Amino acid sequence: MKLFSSPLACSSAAHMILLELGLEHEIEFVDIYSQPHILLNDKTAYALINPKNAVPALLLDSGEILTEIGIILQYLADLRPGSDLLPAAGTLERYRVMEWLSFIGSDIHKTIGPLFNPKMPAAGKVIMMQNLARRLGYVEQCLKNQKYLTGESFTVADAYLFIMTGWEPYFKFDLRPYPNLKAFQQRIASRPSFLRLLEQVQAAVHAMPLPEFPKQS
Ligand SMILES: N[C@@H](CCC(=O)N[C@@H](CS)C(=O)NCC(=O)O)C(=O)O
Repeated sequence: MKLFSSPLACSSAAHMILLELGLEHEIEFVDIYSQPHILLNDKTAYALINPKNAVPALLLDSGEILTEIGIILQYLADLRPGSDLLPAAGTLERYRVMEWLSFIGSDIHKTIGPLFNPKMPAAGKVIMMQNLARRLGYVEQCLKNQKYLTGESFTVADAYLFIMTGWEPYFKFDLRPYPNLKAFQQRIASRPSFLRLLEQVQAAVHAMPLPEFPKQS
């Protein structure tokens, strides 16, 4: 299996889950800040691998490509049935994790992404930041009495949210208004899988010009 990932992007959640589960894999870094997006190693156009031109993409041993982070996370966890990272298919607990994956994907991820777009007008960014604050406010409430999104156990949905909101040191993403979310971030940041991921992405991070995150008022 090979994961096409960009070091500070949502695809890092899949990278983290590969490490959590100890699944055999390769990582191929994609520079999504260059136009067109290219493989960091040999400058191949990434669209030749994933015509959607977004990370992640997972190259399966069969040669097929699987895309969409919420699906890849479930695919990986299902390779190790019974792990704490994802409840069994068909159970309400599984739908709870899927409910979070969908909310993070459509309401949080897709509010954060455009903030990095230098062509997005300032007024649009203000609206996006307000939407983001409202949605993170909801997350903050949910984390009031529990460690993770669905309770006391870390799941693939936590990895996804963690990556989406966890790059404070790089993007100066201000989590001060969300103390429960900040505590959640700190809890996950000490997981061995994330520490290993950080080691593995360092070189790639330095090889890419990172975008600015807008200042929060
Ligand atoms: N629908 C895709 C979206 C993935 C996505 O937005 N990836 C971002 C990085 S977090 C990306 O590759 N952006 C580059 C681009 O869209 O040009 C998914 O859920 O996996």
